[in-house]
Amino acid sequence: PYSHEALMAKVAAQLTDSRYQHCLRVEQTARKLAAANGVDVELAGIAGLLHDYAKQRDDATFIELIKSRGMAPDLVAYGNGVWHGYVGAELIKDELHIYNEAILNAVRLHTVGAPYMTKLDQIIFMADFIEPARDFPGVDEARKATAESLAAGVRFQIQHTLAYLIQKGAPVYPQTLATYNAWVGGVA
Ligand code: DGI
Ligand code: FE
Ligand code: FE
Ligand code: FE
Repeated sequence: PYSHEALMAKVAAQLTDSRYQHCLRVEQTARKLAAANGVDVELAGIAGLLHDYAKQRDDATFIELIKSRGMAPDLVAYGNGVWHGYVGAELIKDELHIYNEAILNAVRLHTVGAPYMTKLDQIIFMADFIEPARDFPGVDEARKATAESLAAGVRFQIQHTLAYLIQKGAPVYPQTLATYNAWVGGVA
């Protein structure tokens, strides 16, 4: 297995400096949320560091993986925003030799969430949204909700994201909607 330093170098090599710095901030934020919520701090840190590992790969790379790994064909229509987590986890396995499903699932779900999320999943989902450089209307409210409980943070984020996608006229991935229905709409 790669050391933490080696993983940092692997991530840095795949990303622009600003995106890499975001990954480091998500790592630190995830470590804090893990400590506050009784989750393994090292595991959360690694998942945070790796969450956007595949963000800057070509569309063609993702489309090829969706096909060759037999992933849901409807993924092809949704673009990098949805692919880099779901499909990016395959590149983390292939290139970093990380097979820990807790880490991989947290990466897979970090953008669209899921009706059921482990605490680690919730931590990476929230750390990405509230890391210190995030600056959007509502981010302070998101930080406050997350400090009260991970679940309150998840509810806040998925409501915000769905509203954002709809006001942009962007396609909503069905799992994004399922996450909203489960966490906000009360539909399990
Ligand atoms: O990778 P980051 O920029 O740090 O953040 P992210 O992974 O949370 O989000 C990446 C993008 O994905 C963001 O602009 C919102 C978008 N997104 C989230 N859910 C959906 C989505 N895009 C589409 N088209 N459909 C979704 O359901
Ligand atoms: Fe991301
Ligand atoms: Fe996010
Ligand atoms: Fe991110």
